[in-house]
Amino acid sequence: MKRKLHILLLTLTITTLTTLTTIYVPQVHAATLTLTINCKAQYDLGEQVIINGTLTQDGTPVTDALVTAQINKPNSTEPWIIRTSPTGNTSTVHWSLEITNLTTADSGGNPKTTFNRGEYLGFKVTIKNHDLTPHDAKLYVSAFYGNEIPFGIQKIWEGTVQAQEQKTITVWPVFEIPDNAPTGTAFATANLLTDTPTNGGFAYCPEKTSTFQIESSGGTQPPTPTTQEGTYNITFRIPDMYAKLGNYTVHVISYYPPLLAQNTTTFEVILVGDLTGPDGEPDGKVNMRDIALVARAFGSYPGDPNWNPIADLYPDGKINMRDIAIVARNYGKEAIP
Ligand SMILES: [Ca+2]
Ligand SMILES: [Ca+2]
Repeated sequence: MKRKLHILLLTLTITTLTTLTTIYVPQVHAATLTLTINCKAQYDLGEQVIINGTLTQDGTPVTDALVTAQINKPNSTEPWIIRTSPTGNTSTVHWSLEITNLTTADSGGNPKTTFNRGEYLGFKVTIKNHDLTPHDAKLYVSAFYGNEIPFGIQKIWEGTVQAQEQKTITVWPVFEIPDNAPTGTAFATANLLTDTPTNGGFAYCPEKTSTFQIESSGGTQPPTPTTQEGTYNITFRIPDMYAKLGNYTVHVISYYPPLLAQNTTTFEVILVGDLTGPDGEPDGKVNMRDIALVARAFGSYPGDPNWNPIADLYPDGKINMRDIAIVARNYGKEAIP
């Protein structure tokens, strides 16, 4: 009898433990982080590029993460643009490494915010390791005109930031202000990464931005992209002259501990209105040859002996001033085929 009671008690205990285990041990569940990416398929010279998407964990928007985008020119593995966007309010996030200051500088490392065309631009960047362990990092700086056309990117430092260390990096010269730079407000960005996004690297902290002037002071502030919760937004502009034509690759990455999400896409840069050239093929220039091609088809429609479908840039089945206007808009532009 006593033995039976013992068995009964043991059984009850095991049953209870099993039930408790079932209730209290959280189910092992592999969370998934998903990063989407959108941009147009084609951009003309001078056009603004907007790359955006959403970051979700198991379908729920992530509002306190960073997304870093790397854009490469056609047939290049080097970054042409690196920019980082938050996916919402990141003010309470603990960053292992942080860029605490970014200023444009002269040859002596002193802050300098007005530069002439042809003059060299340097940088002074302060980074801080908030952790008790060292971290390896790469520091990229970029320069943009106020209209978001990039004119330089450079890795200015790579190394280890010791635990709790604050490090100031001063580099000069980094970029030369181009002779054809638009005057007014321009801006620089700094991104502190584990590695480039195409190598699976991601940002340690938000991108730091600093404005400077080219020749004249004043002008308008560069646009600040707005993001909705759980979305990111990376913008820049295709150069309006001498842009490289072809397929650009876009790589986006986000690290939301302990998960990493990546995505890629491509877009093509085209020179709208470049319809022909000396050998009858588009030559990367919009000039009188291209205007003449549309003019020869002027007034025509499908079936007409003068009809030329490539002249129908405003595609409405007739060649008129609207088609001429599209060529005229890019008249004088040159690209790198
Ligand atoms: Ca042409
Ligand atoms: Ca037309």
